[in-house]
Amino acid sequence: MVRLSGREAIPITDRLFRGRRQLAVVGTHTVHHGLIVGGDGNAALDEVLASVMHAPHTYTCEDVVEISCHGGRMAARTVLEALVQQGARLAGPGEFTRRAFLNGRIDLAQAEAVVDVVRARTSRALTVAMRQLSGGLSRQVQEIRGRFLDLVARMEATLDFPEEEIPQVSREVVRGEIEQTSSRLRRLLEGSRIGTALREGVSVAIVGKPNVGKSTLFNALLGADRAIVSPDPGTTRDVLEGWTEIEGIPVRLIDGAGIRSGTDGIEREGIRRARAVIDEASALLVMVDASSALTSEDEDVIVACRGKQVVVVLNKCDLPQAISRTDMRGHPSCGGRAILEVSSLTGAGLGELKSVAGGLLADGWRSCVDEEVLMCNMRHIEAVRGAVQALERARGALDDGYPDDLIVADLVEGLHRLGEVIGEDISDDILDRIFSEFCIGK
Ligand SMILES: Nc1nc2c(ncn2[C@@H]2O[C@H](COP(=O)(O)OP(=O)(O)O)[C@@H](O)[C@H]2O)c(=O)[nH]1
Ligand SMILES: [Mg+2]
Repeated sequence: MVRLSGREAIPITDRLFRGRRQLAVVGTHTVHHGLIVGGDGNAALDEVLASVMHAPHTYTCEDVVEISCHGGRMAARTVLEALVQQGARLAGPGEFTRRAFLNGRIDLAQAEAVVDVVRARTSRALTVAMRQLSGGLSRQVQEIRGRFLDLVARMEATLDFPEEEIPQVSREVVRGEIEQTSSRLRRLLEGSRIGTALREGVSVAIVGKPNVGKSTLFNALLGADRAIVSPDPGTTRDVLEGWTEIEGIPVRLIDGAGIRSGTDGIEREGIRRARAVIDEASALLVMVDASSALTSEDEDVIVACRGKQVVVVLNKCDLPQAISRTDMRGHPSCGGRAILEVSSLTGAGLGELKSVAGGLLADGWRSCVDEEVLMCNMRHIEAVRGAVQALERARGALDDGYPDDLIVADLVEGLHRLGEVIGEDISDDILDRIFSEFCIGK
């Protein structure tokens, strides 16, 4: 599809469009069949459907024409070039959405959600992005900001017109408002952990000594033969990754090299990377081979994963078992951890593994995902954090008995930070940076 926006959108299209009627005279939100011809007026470039939409009820709030061409690169590109020759200009990244923002149809948080909708990796991530696009987050921020604006206005009135005898806002009222606002903002920040996980995904690494079946599990969870599986220990020397979905959370699954000591140079480098993976991953699937006794290499891995979110996976349960769940439970480093028996080869137990791992990742997810707005964008999170800090300073000033004007200064700072989320007083530089993340045509 080729999309034109702006006052010239319809006239420019009309110069090349040959249909039953000129687009200049058709009604808004109507679709018309015709040909797009070259600039000389003869050669038909493509047979198209042109949708005409008049301002202001359009994506950009401007006149918009959308030309549906035949699929494939050439048809659309030829039509695009012909339109550019007639005076249209190529859009910058995200320019349509930027115009929608500048023309006041959506605020900045909504504009940013467009990228998240396009990039959503799972249906849950899409739900969160759609909620933000339809203004869920914006409404919350507006509401919090509105109350605050009101308080600041009342405080400023008594500062600016002391002789007018405007009743002073009591310090108790100010404190109450600050506390209430802080706690609402903190709740938003709490949800952002899950929101970010949904937007960016989380990394889950499979770790264990060589030959326990890590690559087999990696392939099984990805549903693809990505990693080479072999009975020779030390086959996987590099770190492999692939995207999958666990309980609606996009997961970057990592298959590290087996961890063991005293091996050749290349494998050693692989092992070094595997250790780095342990540090970085959000959660670990620590795998041992249940068909043979635990070794000191297994111990090393388990110890290396201390302090991380871990599921202990007893693999190869299709074979006669040498280690059971009960044995593992008694292990000093496994206390309190989920221990599962699976067979990566037959697929037994993998469903349960997914749901346990999902529970670990989503920790607290179910209680809040459905009703609350989840912040997922770092820029918003930083702004809300900044607002909370400003409120904390204001409360400190209040507690220490500072005069009202100092407290108001902190509150104004908090308001300003909140305004950043929805794009109040935002500079062109910041807009450029935000919209540069968009693809062209959005
Ligand atoms: N019986 C059985 N064999 C398995 C299972 N998982 C992996 N294997 C075998 O164990 C060997 C090592 O597997 P691999 O995935 O390469 O282990 P890695 O070194 O930990 O990546 C291969 O021969 C696999 O076929 C399992 O659940 N049951
Ligand atoms: Mg492997």
